[in-house]
Amino acid sequence: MLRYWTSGESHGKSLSALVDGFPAGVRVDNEAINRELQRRQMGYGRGKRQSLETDTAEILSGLWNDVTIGSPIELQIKNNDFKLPRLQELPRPRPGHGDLTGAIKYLGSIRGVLERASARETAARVAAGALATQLIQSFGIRTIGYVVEIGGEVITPRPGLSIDEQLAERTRSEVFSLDATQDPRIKKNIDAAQQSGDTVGGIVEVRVEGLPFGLGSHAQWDRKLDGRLAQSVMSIQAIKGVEIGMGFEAARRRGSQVHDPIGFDPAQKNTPSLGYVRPTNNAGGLEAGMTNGQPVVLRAAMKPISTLQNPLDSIDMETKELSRASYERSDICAVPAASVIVENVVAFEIATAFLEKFGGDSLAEIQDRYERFLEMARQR
Ligand code: EPS
Repeated sequence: MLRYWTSGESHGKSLSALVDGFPAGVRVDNEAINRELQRRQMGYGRGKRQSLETDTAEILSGLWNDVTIGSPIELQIKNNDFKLPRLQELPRPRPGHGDLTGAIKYLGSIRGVLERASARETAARVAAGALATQLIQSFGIRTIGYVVEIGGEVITPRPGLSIDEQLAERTRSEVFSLDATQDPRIKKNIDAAQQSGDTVGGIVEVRVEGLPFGLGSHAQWDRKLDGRLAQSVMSIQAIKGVEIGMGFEAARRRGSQVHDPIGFDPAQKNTPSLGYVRPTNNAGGLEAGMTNGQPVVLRAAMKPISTLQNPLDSIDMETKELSRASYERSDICAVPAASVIVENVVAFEIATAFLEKFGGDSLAEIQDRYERFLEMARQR
């Protein structure tokens, strides 16, 4: 079973991801992992912390000559801004952060909670996800995450682009959208929030292409892949909603306007879709908790960063007097970063489901099982 944990505090010595259950025989490209870590640090609206850090993952275990050997893989990201021993308590909890609730739950300090609740932890998740991406890429599965809305302003992707063209467009956009020409309007919105001491959230979308039928299962609630994707994405800091395919809009339409008709194109028989074509993909690639041969499409809603330069009312926990929430350096907008995080978290979950269906101890064994399944499924 493929799984991972993370450890580390925002201003501690380092962050780590421990990935367990990764098969042997996968050549790991450390630079590809580092590129994702770099992307997570970028995007218009990020705070000063990112100029202090150059996030790179050191792989401490699980490889021999850059190839996985089936043992646990530990990835470590050093914090340049290690200063935890010198940091003071935060007296006035920030609404929207875990400060108040965590301090009461643990009968302790706000600092103790915020250091782990901080979205800096997502660097470790991106490292684990970027590793998992390399596994699914060997089976032709491709992922792309991008921003579709910031501060209430919709950014419609440029239509008709191939996934490679989308990747290039995303690189051009400072907010990681699929239409860089819309950047000025979005940047203006972020600048306006900054000028009033405020923050903005947004919506990110992830597409996964090249998926075979049957990842996940209809048979038990905790094996349904839509539920598992929602759980892992919802657990990302500041994410408050997850939609798959048409999502909430499906609730407003009639069945005939929602479900994707089934067709067959023999020319596509040798693709993972086995030739079954759907003119629409409102299901977002998932039916009954299983992948249906179409791309998985998922959106996540990120609330605005809760640390405000112009803080909301709060209470001083020592004196119980009404005051303004404490302020600490933070971001104005981290939605572009969220698109990187959601993409990598989704990739990890897809890799987990892929190994459950086609699992084996080595890449060669999994490739053999995958090919045999496709062969048998084509006969069905
Ligand atoms: C983050 C690092 C943090 C914050 C941000 C995410 O750095 P610092 O607190 O030192 O400025 O910029 O954290 C939060 C948004 C949060 O709510 O804690 C990072 O590397 O992603």
